[in-house]
Amino acid sequence: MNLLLISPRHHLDRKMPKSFKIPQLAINILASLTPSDIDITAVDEETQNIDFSKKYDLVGITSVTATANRAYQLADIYRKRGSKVVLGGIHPTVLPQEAIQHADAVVIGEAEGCWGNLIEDFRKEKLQSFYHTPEPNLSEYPLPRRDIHVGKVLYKCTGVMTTRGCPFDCEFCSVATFYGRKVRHRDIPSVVEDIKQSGAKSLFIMDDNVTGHPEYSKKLFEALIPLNVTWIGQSSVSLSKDKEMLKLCRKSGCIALFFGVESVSPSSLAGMKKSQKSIEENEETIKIIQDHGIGFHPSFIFGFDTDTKSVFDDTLSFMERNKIPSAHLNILTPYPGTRLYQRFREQGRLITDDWSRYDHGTVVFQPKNMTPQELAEGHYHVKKEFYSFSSILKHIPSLVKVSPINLDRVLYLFLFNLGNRFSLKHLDPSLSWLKDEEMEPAMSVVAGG
Ligand code: B12
Ligand code: SF4
Repeated sequence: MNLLLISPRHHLDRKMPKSFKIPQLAINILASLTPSDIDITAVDEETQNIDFSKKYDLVGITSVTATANRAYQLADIYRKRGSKVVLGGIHPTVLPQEAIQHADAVVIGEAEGCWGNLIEDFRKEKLQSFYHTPEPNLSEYPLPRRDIHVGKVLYKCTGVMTTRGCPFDCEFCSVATFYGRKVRHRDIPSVVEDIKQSGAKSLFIMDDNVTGHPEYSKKLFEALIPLNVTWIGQSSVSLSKDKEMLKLCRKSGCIALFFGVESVSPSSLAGMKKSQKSIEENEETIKIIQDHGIGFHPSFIFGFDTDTKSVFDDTLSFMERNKIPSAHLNILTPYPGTRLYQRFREQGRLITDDWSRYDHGTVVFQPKNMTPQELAEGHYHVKKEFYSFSSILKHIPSLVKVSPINLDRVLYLFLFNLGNRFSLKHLDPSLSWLKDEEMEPAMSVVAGG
């Protein structure tokens, strides 16, 4: 029996630059859960082409919302060729009835706990439509198979996940719906073994908040120290209040952390369940974290109901004032399965049901205090200014400012700057993609879902 695992492309008309890649961990996990007598081929379409001349008994496709159209297209192709197709990942999980139109089975939620049963059912020709094992115990399953390679890239960063679930329920986020609100950790010895077996020296710890559970996080960081790795991850700003954790985090090889600052607007910040409540607090935090040798990489979202057009220049000033050398600059996106999606849908504010546009870089809803075009243009303006070649040159001193200087951090964040610079050519602030008839009813077309 043979199995094809695919991580689909987002845009059919272009490929990601091959400079930087974080392989999809879901593919490594699925491979590890697959019985050893099955022949596995894995393809990450961002870096590799699918060889359509080969036939497969079973095809597993992973999908987020932005890649759902391509996932469905591939699923349709393989089903026509006689393969059985299974869809999984966050989008099929939140919209299983949509996904099953294109698949023989849909895995809702995590693969651990049900992929083995699914394979058995497949062999007996008794595949069911839906499989779901809520909140599996992460320490009961084999380590991800790291020998599954998905294309050559210049700078590979290996993904590791130690914790799933989030106790919060932010309106725009899918994580709590997907992984549940109970926090589940992997055993630290198995995380260490995983990293050792992977042979990786540059890691992305993909947890939503790697410092969210101080007792576990400190033990994890202590265990990482002897491995001599460098890593990046995501954290909340409350890290700045725990000096012991900050020191351990740096000692364990952390070179930079992504922080969901989300907004420089006091009213937008006040509406979120965030640990930081004022922008002044954020400015103080940046200094403390950088002073401990960890790069501060903020993530901003534009388009909250409290945002006005001044948010764009205010964000640029904030980044300049704080000498920020790299940042995620995103448009608010109502992903299906979130409370935000539900609210915008009820308010008739969704303007397209083309999932490939649900990517953080495209306006897919009617904002409150500006037009969709103004939001798209404001976002483009911030990205263009922040990632212009002259700004990138200005970012270099800040990239090397964090002491001790770390070449991995400089290279990673410099590539991130260049990647964002080049991604500008794919942004379309004119919203010309939106068909005229969809624009007409004051952007009130509601997506089905
Ligand atoms: C790390 C991360 C990234 C990294 C790395 C992604 C990568 N290459 O792996 C980067 C920064 C590059 C990134 C990019 C993007 N991301 Co991201 N990312 C994450 C994060 C934090 C972890 C993802 C992860 O790898 N988890 C670990 C793996 C093992 O989990 P998993 O993929 O869900 O797989 C499990 C199950 O879903 C299931 N499963 C998955 N696929 C399949 C397939 C089959 C056949 C089966 C049976 C089961 C199955 O089994 C797996 C094991 O249990 C999540 C948030 C989260 N906590 O999930 C957001 C998240 C997935 N990202 C999100 C988004 C929007 C994006 C982008 C579109 C943003 C952008 N504009 O660039 C891109 C899309 C890239 C892509 N093609 O996937 C959203 C998705 C929301 C949605 N509904 O689509 C999330 C949920 C964040 C959020 N707050 O909402 N992301
Ligand atoms: S944004 Fe962060 S804190 Fe909020 S629900 Fe998502 S993962 Fe949890």
